[in-house]
Amino acid sequence: MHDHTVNSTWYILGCGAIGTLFAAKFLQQSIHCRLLSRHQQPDQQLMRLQVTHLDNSIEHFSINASAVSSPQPIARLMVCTKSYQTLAAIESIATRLTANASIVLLQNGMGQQQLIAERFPNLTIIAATTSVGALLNAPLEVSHTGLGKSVFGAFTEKKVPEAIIDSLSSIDLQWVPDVRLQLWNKLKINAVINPLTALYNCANGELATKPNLYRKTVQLCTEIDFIDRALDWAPHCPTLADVMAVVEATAGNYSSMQQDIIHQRPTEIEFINGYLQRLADNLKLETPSNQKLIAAILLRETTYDKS
Ligand code: KPL
Repeated sequence: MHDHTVNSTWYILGCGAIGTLFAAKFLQQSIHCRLLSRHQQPDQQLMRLQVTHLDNSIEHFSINASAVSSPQPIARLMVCTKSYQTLAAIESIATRLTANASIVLLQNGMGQQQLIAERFPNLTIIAATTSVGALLNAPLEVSHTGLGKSVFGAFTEKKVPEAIIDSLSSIDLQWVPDVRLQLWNKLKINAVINPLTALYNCANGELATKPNLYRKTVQLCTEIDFIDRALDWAPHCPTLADVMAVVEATAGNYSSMQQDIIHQRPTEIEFINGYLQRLADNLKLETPSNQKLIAAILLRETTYDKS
């Protein structure tokens, strides 16, 4: 590869629905991009990626895998793993990161961005969040299932290079000056919908239609509002209204945590409700509903069938 291509190639870590969809967005714009593979894929292997668009049209792309162990330097990294995998996933390719690499963290949850910023203080850390709907039907086969907004912004004081902003803007990510607020607003919504739908094994819409679930939703939103109002950087928007808007817009959908529990996978509870709880504890606020939900989800995770 030429030097120029090395520096402008995006490497995607985490090939779930969002990672696969954003890889396709890069390729659609003819931006060089590679998938970092943990599996024993031969380095440089050419793979086929399939996207089913919202209008049901299907598009195929060729994409190169890059084995984690490959020596190729990485100057642009997009991380789409689950939040709890972030640090270990980046550590696995840390020696390949160039001295001025940019890392985009496009994930649910909060807390992992801070961990990465502390671990790589000299790199440019960018946080991103999206509300687009995507479903992985098979490895590298993704369906775009819902329109949404995707935003990104600097997570630390380090200035984000213009070339990075341009590249991300060309794939429908919108630059925002206050990405932490955007992460926070998404976190508040996830902290209500995800654990409740996971524990009660229901679609998002049932939080509005089942009176007992609606009552639990209201209780949790009230606790979150207490935390929100105690933060000097938060906009103090009432959580319930935002949650209900998403519940209605995604009524028939199953949340990512409901899916994780159903498929006996680890959940992102520590980086969603766990993050809230750490804030509440620091602020000396009582959040019993949140605590109960965390305990209940963690308990579920311990009962997974190990066979
Ligand atoms: O982001 C989501 C998730 O499932 O993780 C919500 C907004 C709750 C939609 O289901």
